[in-house]
Amino acid sequence: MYSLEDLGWGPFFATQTERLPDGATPMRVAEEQRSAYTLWSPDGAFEAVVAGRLLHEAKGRDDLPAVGDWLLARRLPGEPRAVVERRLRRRSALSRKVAGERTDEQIMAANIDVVCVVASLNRELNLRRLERYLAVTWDSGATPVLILNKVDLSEDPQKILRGVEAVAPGVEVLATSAATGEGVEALRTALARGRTAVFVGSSGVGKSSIINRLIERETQDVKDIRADDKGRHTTTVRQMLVLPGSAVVIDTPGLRELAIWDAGEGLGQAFADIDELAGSCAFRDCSHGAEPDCAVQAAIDSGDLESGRLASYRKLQREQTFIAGKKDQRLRAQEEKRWRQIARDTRARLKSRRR
Ligand SMILES: Nc1nc2c(ncn2[C@@H]2O[C@H](COP(=O)(O)OP(=O)(O)OP(=O)(O)O)[C@@H](O)[C@H]2O)c(=O)[nH]1
Ligand SMILES: [Mg+2]
Ligand SMILES: [Zn+2]
Repeated sequence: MYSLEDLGWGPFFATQTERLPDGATPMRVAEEQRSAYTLWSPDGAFEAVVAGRLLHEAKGRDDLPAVGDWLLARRLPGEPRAVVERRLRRRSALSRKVAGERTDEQIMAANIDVVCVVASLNRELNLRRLERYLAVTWDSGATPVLILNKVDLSEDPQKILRGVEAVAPGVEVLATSAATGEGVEALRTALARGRTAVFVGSSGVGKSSIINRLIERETQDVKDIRADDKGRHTTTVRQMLVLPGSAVVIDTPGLRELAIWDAGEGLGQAFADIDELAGSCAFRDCSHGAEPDCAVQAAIDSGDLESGRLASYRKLQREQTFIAGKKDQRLRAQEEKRWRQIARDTRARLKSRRR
């Protein structure tokens, strides 16, 4: 059984619960199935559904509970079941655009302090992909930690580490091995008690294996090395776990794509080195193309900045502009729908009055 503090509760949430709905207590979302949730509280685990009113009021998917959310829920008498009455305001959230064509936000984890971006040293590291992860992470309000796992399988980890550090300004980079335990204590230090960390990254990089190491138990299923199931995801749901006396961790299924939802400030933070260089360009609105006295191009010429990184920044900026436009369209459509409904309701009311 865990205390509220073990589960990551704190003043930010306490101040939102001065007036509790009748019989409701704080619980945290530990797992999310289709429309049902597993909640944890000091009274144990509860299977929960969301109250109809809450569903009705939700404007988008992001309004509904996600793993890591704190909720106020009412227990049903005599059963380990509960009804969600309210979602508390989020302190931070890691979100992406849902996969595919739809313009909707998916919350991958809520109320997190640390995002552990995991990559594996036994494969070709995709630096462009790491940049995307970091942009999304910085925007969550949590601090990224870059974990290069399977260091036991790498011949020259130091060289790779230097390359990674160049695309991750201001980010702590750790080399770990879930197989030998190397680097795991350093990671544990980054995850103090009361904090929440979410693990993200491609399938097979070792997210669940690292969590098992941290928890010192084989809690999470990991891919059987002998099984020839390449491409299959081992972890299939987002799931919260409590490290005894330490942090709360959230394991997630490997991501195939991570589309930006709202890398507003995050994008600039992920590319802080380029933004800083841009401050020294002759033109304030320099596009770092053919302009004279461009500090960014000068850095590329001198080898201080890799041209691929500038291209990556531009690509993510375009993606961000595109999604911002889509969001505006969606908002307008929602607004129109609301007014049509109001007009319909008014007509219906007038009609019934005439009768
Ligand atoms: N040699 C070595 N193997 C590792 C290490 N970490 C994980 N593995 C192996 O890599 C495979 C994948 O590990 P998982 O922990 O299942 O990977 P995951 O990131 O959780 O994958 P998904 O759940 O599919 O997203 C397993 O066979 C692990 O035993 C490591 O540090 N060194
Ligand atoms: Mg896993
Ligand atoms: Zn420039």
